[in-house]
Amino acid sequence: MPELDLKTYLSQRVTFVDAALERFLPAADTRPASLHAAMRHSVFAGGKRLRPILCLAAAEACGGTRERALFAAGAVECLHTYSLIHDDLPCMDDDDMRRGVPTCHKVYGEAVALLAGDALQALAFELVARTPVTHRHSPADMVTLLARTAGSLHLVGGQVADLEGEGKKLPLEDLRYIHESKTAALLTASVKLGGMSADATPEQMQALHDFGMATGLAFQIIDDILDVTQTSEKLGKSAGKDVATEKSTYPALMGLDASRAEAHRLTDAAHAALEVFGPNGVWLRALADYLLQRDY
Ligand code: GRG
Repeated sequence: MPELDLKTYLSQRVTFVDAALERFLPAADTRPASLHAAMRHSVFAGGKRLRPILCLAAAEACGGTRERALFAAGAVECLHTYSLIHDDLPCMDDDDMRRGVPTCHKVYGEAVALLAGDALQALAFELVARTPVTHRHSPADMVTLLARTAGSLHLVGGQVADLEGEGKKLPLEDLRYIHESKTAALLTASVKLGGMSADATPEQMQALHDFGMATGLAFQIIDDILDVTQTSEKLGKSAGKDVATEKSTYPALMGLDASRAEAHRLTDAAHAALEVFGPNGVWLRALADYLLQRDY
């Protein structure tokens, strides 16, 4: 097996995904230009593209191709970006900066930003429905998975629980529910949609589910750790906001060392889930490690 060069792999995948998103999104001067410029502002603001990259890697782990997974990869990035735009709105987190640039509503105003998020969510469903049919998974199955992920049982539900828990010291079980709903659910859907585009077997789908949930929760725990160990400015958020606010986080509830140990335990669980893929799971494994190693 060639030595892994994750940096090159990531940068090639970002280029591949960005080229697809460039085609998938209407041009910035398409009428109404303000809306399409706002959608593009947030989509091309410099995100890491973790979800589409995981989607492509899962497709390849299942013996498929990245070309067949491309619509699903675009879909998860559009859904993710919609959630970020809405999360940043004044009625939610009221953030000024995202991905190192001013948030969508700061540049285009609240109404257009809200609608840019809506339009990106709609585009996500259009894209996933355009995935070529496979033997085991229909586009309707993929749309259903994305809808469940986006809806009241996961992303939106997690956001409501998060808003309702603000300023309170939540029990760990509630914090875990929020992290699983807001973060792990979309990472899991990303790998499962990649698998579906590659005609994944039931055993492979279960492995991708287990991998996604473990990696997603580990990713969010690391994010909590970074909130504590790095300045919020470096994370591209309003300076001082998170450090000043009382927040339920893994480090706050169980301490830094136990949080790190939990992230490692989850990463081990993610690795174990990949055994079914043999050598084809090598990039998913490397990506899980990358998520954990963000904690420098
Ligand atoms: C439906 C409004 C609404 C919200 C759903 C997903 C979500 C809940 C809110 C988004 C904000 C947030 C802090 C989510 C947690 C997941 C997370 C760490 C997102 C950041 O993901 P990265 O690091 O970001 O992959 P980039 O910018 O690189 O894509």
